[in-house]
Amino acid sequence: LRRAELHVGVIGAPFNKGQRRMGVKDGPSVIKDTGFLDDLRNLGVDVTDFGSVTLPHPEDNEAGPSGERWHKTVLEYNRLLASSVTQALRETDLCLTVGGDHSIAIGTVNGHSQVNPDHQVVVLWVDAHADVNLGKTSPSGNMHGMPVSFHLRELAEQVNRLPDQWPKPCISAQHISYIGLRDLDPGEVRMIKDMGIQAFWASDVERLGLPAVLSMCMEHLQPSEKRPLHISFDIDALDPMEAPSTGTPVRGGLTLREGLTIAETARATGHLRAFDMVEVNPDLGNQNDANLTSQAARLVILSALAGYRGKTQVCTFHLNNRQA
Ligand code: NNH
Ligand code: MN
Ligand code: MN
Ligand code: MN
Repeated sequence: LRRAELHVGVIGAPFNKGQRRMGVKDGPSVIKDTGFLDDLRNLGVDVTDFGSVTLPHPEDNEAGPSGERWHKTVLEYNRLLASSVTQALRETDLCLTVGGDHSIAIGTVNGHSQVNPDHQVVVLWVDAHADVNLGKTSPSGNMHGMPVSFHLRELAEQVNRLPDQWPKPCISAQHISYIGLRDLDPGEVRMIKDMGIQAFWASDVERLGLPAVLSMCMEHLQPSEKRPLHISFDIDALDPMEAPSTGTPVRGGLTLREGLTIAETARATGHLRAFDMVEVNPDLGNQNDANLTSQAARLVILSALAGYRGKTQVCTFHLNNRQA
């Protein structure tokens, strides 16, 4: 029996209370329907499916102190998700979480950070949006626009947590980089500037080229054994022509090819430990739009976890593996 080079744990996070378009709950099932789990296995990856995380007792819509919509439900869901991510990472090399809206990254990054207290998780946030709103800076009240704020030590005093103070901050401003930004709220722009967070807008990718941007990100984040890399990939980072079925599409985004290059580069560090794929909403647009979007998600996942570079090279990979 060939020993797999990578053992991946997969968690479904069919959660939609971080925003108001309910179909994002079906993200995990339509992405799974692309057959990506079998693709991963065919590419030589050892896969354990940990199933889906759901809240046993959905709460009422209890808003947070600053009007955060579904505050208690979002945080209680993420507390559960975090413990699943921690568990998956104790049993496997890499945890893939498939959402759901981006509020699930409250749980994934927290859960990742709990695996080893001596390790410092570093995060690459690939998104059209910065998702660093506080309740008081959010124009929408939607918590999918807030997950980063929960993790930053610099914002510790300004975030509204659960009564027992969950989730505790687990990263500092220098431990996160953004790629793909193009639609930020005024408070977010101010916070990113004040905290000195490394941020590459879509226009920076255009100006500098993606390879240079990625080198600067990796130079800055320094992923290593003790600095495991977490990628939180919002499908809306891609241009709506490539991934139309998402709740808050913004034109002028990354190409699918650029998304795959980000994923391949992260994998090549050898220190990618967690990957979130979020905001695929098959209810939005027609069937073709939904297929384009779930296929884009599948390809980004295969690139990050199995070094998929396109059909020809998948065949090469198989041949090499058989010879070995
Ligand atoms: N910044 C807006 C908000 O906080 C939009 C967030 N929407 C996202 N984020 N899709 O990735 O409501
Ligand atoms: Mn194993
Ligand atoms: Mn997002
Ligand atoms: Mn987004």
